[in-house]
Amino acid sequence: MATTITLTGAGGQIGYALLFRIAAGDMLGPDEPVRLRLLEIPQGLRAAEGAALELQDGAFELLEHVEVTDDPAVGFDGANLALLVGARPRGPGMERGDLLAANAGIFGPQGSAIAAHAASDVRVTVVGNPANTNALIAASAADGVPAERFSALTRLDENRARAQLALALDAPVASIRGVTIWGNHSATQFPDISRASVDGEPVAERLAQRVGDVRAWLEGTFIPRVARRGAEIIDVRGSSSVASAANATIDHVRDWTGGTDRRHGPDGWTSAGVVSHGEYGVPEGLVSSFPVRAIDGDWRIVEGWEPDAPARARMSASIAELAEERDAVRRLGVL
Ligand code: NAX
Repeated sequence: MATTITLTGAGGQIGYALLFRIAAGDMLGPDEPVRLRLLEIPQGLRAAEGAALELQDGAFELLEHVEVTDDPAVGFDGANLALLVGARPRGPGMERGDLLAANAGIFGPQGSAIAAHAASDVRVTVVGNPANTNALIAASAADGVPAERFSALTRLDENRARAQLALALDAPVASIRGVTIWGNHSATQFPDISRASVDGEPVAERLAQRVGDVRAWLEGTFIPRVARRGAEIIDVRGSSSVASAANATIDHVRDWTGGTDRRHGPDGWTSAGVVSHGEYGVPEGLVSSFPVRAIDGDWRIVEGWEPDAPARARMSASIAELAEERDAVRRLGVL
């Protein structure tokens, strides 16, 4: 049976980068047929229709069907996987509260439509920003769908962090394991290397040989570089991250559905924004990035670590931001 995948924002940039990789089998594997449902708003329909024509021209053998629609009831019908990429960007003069309100108006109704129309095994990945809080809003609106079926993308941050470590160590990226992103997908995120390894050795030891004062390098170079990489890409490329964001979405869903052990080993983990049950002091209900393993299609938070004081301080700052976003949304009467 083919997997039905709903992509919102299918007429946008990340949508365009994602669709062809999904159809080529990069996300679910070379033996898994897919059916795509492209959900847009009326202004984005023509672009999504154009992408659908190009999907035809790709003659992708795994692609069984493509539907383009601006009706969420049709868009989410039978979805096993939903990729919520379409979001309202911050316009000129828009305050953070306005941005949260505009996105609550998108992700609330989409959560309800998922509950009403998606398949009973639906898994939802939120990419559109502010991704963590949008995931919280969609999960809260999806009556009857467990909140654990919603996750927010922080894999791009993890991939960026891993790549920066590889550059700093002059080591292949494949040799770097165990980087963790904590908190919000925003500038307050905490990319944590305390458990990362290079060729099985602690990263910090090798870093000391390269950069000298590891803490100064982390605080002054690595963490800001990773946290502000999105802005750096906009500055250099003249447009926000697209192909790398699509690639991270592929990585995230592939691990979630196929299990983290396939690529990270039985003891390995990745990072994703998932609903907290109070782990690591994150208030229950917030969608925060944690170290996670995917087992049998469920994210499980890796527990039992004891972050040091500087790590705790960074985690707290990002969690405080998530709590503020949640409170702002509550004041709108959305949650
Ligand atoms: P684009 O502006 O190119 O595309 C967004 C598309 O979404 C548009 O075609 C628009 O018509 C559509 N859309 C808007 N509201 C919709 C709705 N209610 N239903 C269906 N479609 C809707 O943006 P793009 O560059 O593709 O980025 C998409 C989102 O990803 C943005 O919110 C962006 O901030 C976010 N990102 C998240 C990342 C992450 O790591 N979590 C990284 C990349 C990216 O910044």
